[in-house]
Amino acid sequence: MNKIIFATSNEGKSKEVKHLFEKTDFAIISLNDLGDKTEIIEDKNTFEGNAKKKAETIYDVYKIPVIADDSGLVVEQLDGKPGVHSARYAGENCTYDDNNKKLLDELKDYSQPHKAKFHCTAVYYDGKEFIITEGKCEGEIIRIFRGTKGFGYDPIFLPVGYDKTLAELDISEKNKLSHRAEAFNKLKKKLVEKY
Ligand code: ITT
Repeated sequence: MNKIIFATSNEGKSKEVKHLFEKTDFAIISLNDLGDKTEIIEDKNTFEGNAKKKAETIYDVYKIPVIADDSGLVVEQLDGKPGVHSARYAGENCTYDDNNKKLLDELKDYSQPHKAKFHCTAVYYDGKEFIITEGKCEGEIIRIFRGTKGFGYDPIFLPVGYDKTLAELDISEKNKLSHRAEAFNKLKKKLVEKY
């Protein structure tokens, strides 16, 4: 097995990406698996900049290949917010619930549908080369919370063509349509070619 560290502390992301790499020759190890609490300040203003920073920071510690993901929700009526600030939209140490409530509050004076998309930039780094891929998932923000699976904005995000929110889908279903699945499936294909 080829060991790859996934530079994330987000358990939701980690479960999804491990599921995508099942039945491959890659063993995905998250920062939580390593008990690594390295804090990475996400101070870049692009998804790519932050994803590369996560991958480089963790590569420098372990010197084995790393993947990373920077992702977020882009809401049309809010001019692309929360975007790269999705994780801490309601402030430092906020919960997913705080973020969802803030978003719905900001949207309350706008008419529905609230068109939105998730974006994910996935990065691989092995000390020599970066491989970068992207994925998106189009949909709308709904004003009631539905479902308990997934994480983040999943309970209020309805993907185009579905009558379930992302939080009402199992990992295997979310992995058929999500921004993260698109980005990491592209990355997986490139890694299979490379190794
Ligand atoms: P790491 O940096 O440790 O990977 P993070 O949660 O801080 O974890 P990001 O900086 O990439 O990750 O922020 C992504 C945020 O965007 C995440 O915390 C959610 O609020 C939201 N998000 C991204 N993908 C999502 C998804 O599939 N479902 C729901 N919300 C998502």
